[in-house]
Amino acid sequence: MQKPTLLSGIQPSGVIHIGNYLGAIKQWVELQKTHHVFAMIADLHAITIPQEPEKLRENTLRMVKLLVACGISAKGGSVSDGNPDESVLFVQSHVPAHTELGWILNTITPLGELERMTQFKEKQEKSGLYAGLLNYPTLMAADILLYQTEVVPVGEDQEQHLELTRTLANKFNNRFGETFIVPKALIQKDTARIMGLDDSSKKMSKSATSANNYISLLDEPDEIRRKIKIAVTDSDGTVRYDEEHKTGIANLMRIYRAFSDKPLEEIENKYAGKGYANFKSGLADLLIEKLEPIQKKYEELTKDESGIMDILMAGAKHANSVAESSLATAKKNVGFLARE
Ligand code: ATP
Ligand code: LTN
Repeated sequence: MQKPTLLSGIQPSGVIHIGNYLGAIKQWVELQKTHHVFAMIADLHAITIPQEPEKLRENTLRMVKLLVACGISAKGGSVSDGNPDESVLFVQSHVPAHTELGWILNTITPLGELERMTQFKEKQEKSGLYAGLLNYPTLMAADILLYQTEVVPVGEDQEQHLELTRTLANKFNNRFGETFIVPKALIQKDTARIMGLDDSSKKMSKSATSANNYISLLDEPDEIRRKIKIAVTDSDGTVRYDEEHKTGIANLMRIYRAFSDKPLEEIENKYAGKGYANFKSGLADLLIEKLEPIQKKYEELTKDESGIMDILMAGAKHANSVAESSLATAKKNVGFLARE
């Protein structure tokens, strides 16, 4: 039986923080057994915010290594032969069909839908009003629809974009005939929104002004201890889960739960009467232990980078063949004259 298709994307910022990992990437890795996984590095999306060209190239390669270190199993060569157990790891700009379908989808997207997107409103305040930033969600819809994707594992911040993708898929299908599968977002409730360590009212974010906001998967043990130590808490002093009144501690407890697979109650019991310093030190130990294998793998890949481009070229070849076929159908259905 054919596995259902899963696609998700991450921007090439050179950092994966534990919010990205728990909210999205961990699911990509776990679902590789049961799904045909497309893991995409969203460089076309990244340039909606100004990027330094050399840094963008560097960060794209770093992101490939990070994803492989997290457990995305893609190998250069065999994936292009259609090995069903391997994921397709590719760079968005290597597949021109994304921009082409993105354009077509723009023509059926009401401006108001784009203007009301929370991410657009937030980012536009920081970086100014650019057409690319406004059209970010139609490109994202194209990313997903081109692969006839059924499942899209993402953090909560992407829910609105997924809703628009579903609306556009239905609209296109109704107007031009069945063309696209209507995808579903997969949002892991417990880890959908990991909050910033220095501000538990906002999501953990790699574009935060301070690196104290997040734990990167590549942070050294001392750095992890330091950041956890200064993470915001409250003056109550008891390790108790209260989402409403103890947002800092609740966030740290959710991180603890996700990395230890222990229920919140067990964490409360373990640290009952012991105070925050003790809990924080336990959490730092846990993070150091769980991130170590990822860091080791990343180091190995950095020592020998020879396979990285092979993975990307095989990924691009596979992704292009799937995307081109969907795009050809979409163009035919829209009424474009076929090229002889
Ligand atoms: P930025 O905050 O700078 O926009 P980002 O940290 O959201 O960047 P992306 O590459 O945009 O990074 O996101 C990759 C994936 O990680 C997406 O599925 C997104 O929903 C998820 N994600 C991002 N931040 C969090 C978070 N704090 N908690 C859970 N999931 C998150
Ligand atoms: N916008 C996403 C990244 C992204 C994505 C996608 C996620 C680009 N294209 C397609 C899922 C499916 C973000 O994480 N900020």
